[in-house]
Amino acid sequence: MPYLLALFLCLAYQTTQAQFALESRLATGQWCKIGITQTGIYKIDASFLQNAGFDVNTLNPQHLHVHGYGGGMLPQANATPRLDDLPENAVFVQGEQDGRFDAGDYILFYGESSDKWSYNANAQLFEHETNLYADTTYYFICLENRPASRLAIQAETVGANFDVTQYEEFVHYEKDETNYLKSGREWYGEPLGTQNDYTFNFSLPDIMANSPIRITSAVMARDSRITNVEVYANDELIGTQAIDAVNTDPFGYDYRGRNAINTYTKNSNGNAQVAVKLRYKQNGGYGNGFINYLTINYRRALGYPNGFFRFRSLASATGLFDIFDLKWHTKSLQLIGIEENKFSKANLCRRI
Ligand SMILES: [Ca+2]
Ligand SMILES: [Ca+2]
Repeated sequence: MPYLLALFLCLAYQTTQAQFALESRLATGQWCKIGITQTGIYKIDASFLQNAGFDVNTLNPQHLHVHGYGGGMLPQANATPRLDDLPENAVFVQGEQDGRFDAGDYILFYGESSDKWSYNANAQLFEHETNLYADTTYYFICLENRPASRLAIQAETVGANFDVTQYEEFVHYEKDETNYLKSGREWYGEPLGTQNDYTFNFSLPDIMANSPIRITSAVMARDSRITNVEVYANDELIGTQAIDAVNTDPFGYDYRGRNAINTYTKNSNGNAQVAVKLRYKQNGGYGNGFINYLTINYRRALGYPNGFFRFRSLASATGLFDIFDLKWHTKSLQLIGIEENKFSKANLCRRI
């Protein structure tokens, strides 16, 4: 998507829900529902709106509203606050000032996938949460005769006290295909025991040399002895996960298996290709298990690749405000605005 370029994302929690809406936001207006499966900036143009049933020759683009809850699952606990009606998202609309949706006009909005990333401050790691119930997030465009929420183009800031040239990046691998308990929410991937070595190839573009690559391995095993999973990065052993034993007596009562989730660090030599190998060590027993997931946190040079990307710099949070040094194309980027809804705030750039 050439118009959009970068997005800086910070997550913030909704903390209160004071009252219930008297009627659904969907009760009035003309609506169109859009399903997305990937986080990114989405562009809605005149032909899209026309095909969705809107009369672009007569509508006022200032009255186009975009709604959506964002990504992730609803909280599991009933007592956790949540929105009871569809929230409006602030979006950018090119060419709306004249009140006409011309052929070259468009809407830009930020859409989140159904899976979610969040920052664990204790572990200082970004963690991935797979949505167990949905693979699609829905956004809703509404035409209603009142002004809609908008992002504004931001003026250039001077006098920043922190120069951000790198940021925290994260990738995740997970295959959910076996529910070993035949119950609950935990699903596993590759089986251990029948095959003991698995290698997963990760590409970590723009990785900083001499920076830590933090590899989180989540595995499960069932054995009457403690078993181990060795974790290798590019054939270097960086850690050994110990998985607790369980009572495998068919008449005994114990865990069906035990999880182990550990994070190990490898120093980057600047090589963007990292092969993570997991080797299951049965310890003389007859155990079996599964790989659950692998997550990698690493430091990435702040540049501007083509298309959409997002970044978040933890270091920048300590400054009053920051310069984000996009080492390529800096002069061609324009900061569109800052959005802050109950779930997130984001700056959004486009190329000019
Ligand atoms: Ca226009
Ligand atoms: Ca899983």
